[in-house]
Amino acid sequence: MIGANSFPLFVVVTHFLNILFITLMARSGLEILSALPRLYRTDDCTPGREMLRLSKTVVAADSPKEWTSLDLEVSWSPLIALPGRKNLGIGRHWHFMTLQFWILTGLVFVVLLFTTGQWIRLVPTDWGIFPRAINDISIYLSGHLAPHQPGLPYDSIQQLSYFAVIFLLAPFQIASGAAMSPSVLARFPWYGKLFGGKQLARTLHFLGLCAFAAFVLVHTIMVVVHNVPHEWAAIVLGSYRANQTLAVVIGIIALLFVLLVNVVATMWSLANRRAVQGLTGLFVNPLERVISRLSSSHQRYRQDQITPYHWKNGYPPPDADYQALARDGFRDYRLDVGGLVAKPLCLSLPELRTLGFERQVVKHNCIQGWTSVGEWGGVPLTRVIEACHPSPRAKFIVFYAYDDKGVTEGEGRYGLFYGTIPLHLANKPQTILALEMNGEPLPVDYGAPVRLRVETQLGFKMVKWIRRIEFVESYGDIGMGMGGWREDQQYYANAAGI
Ligand SMILES: Nc1nc2c(c(=O)[nH]1)N[C@H]1C(S)=C(S)[C@@H](COP(=O)(O)O)O[C@H]1N2
Ligand SMILES: [Mo]
Repeated sequence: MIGANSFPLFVVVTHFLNILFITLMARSGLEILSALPRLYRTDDCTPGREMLRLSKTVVAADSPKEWTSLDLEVSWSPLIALPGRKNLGIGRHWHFMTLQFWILTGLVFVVLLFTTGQWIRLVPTDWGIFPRAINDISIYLSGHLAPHQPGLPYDSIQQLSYFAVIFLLAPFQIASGAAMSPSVLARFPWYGKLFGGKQLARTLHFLGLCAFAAFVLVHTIMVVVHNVPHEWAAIVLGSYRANQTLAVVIGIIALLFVLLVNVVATMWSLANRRAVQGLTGLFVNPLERVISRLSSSHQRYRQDQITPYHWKNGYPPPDADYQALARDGFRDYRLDVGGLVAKPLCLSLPELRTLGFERQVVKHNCIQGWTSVGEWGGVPLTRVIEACHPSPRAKFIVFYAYDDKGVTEGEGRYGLFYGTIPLHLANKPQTILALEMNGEPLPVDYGAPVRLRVETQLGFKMVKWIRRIEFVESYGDIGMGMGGWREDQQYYANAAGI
């Protein structure tokens, strides 16, 4: 039996792992925030109506200068963000990889807590803890230390806050995080509503981070106030009677290790983004793929929920041949469908339309974090597949676009935009080649004449300004081989269900 003076080994180990994972989660979370450092109340993200803005750039729907969402991304220091310097893709990889280890640690902790009977020390069992906790606060405020509870290694306010962090705050962070996944939102629109929408979930997720930070700060101050060697003997070596010098030495080594992991993760991520994309991807891609495979979109928003201002990402192709097509309302445009197909197609817009037409009012989720609801009308991709008869060897569909990012964006990136999706996503409901937006022919800004919509995925998979569609066995020899322009050049994950 472990007495009031000691902690079992599993508490010592999980407490340490928690420090490690929380630092990685918080810093990679800040990287994700830096891609769109503004928080909204509602999912229309009306520019200028943000609740909190952590960058100087101000934009409005009618800003005189053209802007797209990537213009709002900011570069945060590697000292606070993992890895910093505009690396949303890599930051997400760290976040979702660490998330899995963190949840595993939490599960092990909770299972052991209840199977060893230790829960009795953490879970409050009588309402009297609230008045006692208030009393403890007044004792601390008067400059004294509150007494430990009988048989427990901490006072009432400590027990209450540990309980709240483990059983309320941590699950809330996981739940609000899930409420930002496009696959989850597409499959279970009601789940997003539990949080008041994705944007409120995102805002609350950030406030959750602030709550974690506040807890860590107060917790650290309390440990210092209570005397570090004494407290560390318990949490580092498992007993208040353990050797305090040894506890401090091991405790410092452990904290240095946490620092080292953060430094190495950051520097390595900045120095070799492709390697980190691959390695962290080993943990993240299976998760993304399973979620993408399992979820189908069943969204049905109302007309009156359509967002007044729909954000843009990607500047339209400036080249002469595209501009000439646009001037004529795309009369001379032909969609090329080829690759591993029995029947290659070359379709004008009216011909494409005869394959079938559907409308859907759905929510768009950009990887940067913004959302909007729009009505898209177009041809289900399954109809195109039926018309061109892909060979059984075809596993992916490649969408080649007209925009050359070297011309439209710069930032050291180059090449024509393209994207791929696995065949199974093409056969999902609400995967369409959109020709219309909100009842009008697709505007140039939003991908005219044809763009992809895959409603369980993040926006970057939905290629705009499509020039050609190709069925392939693998995408390894296209572009840099990662399966899309943003995967190649911005190190995003190839599956994009989260
Ligand atoms: N050709 C092309 N398609 C693209 C992009 C791009 O830059 N070029 N950006 C993608 C990203 S990141 C997003 S979020 C959506 C944005 O679609 P929207 O401008 O209609 O909102 O388009 C996607 N398709
Ligand atoms: Mo995006």
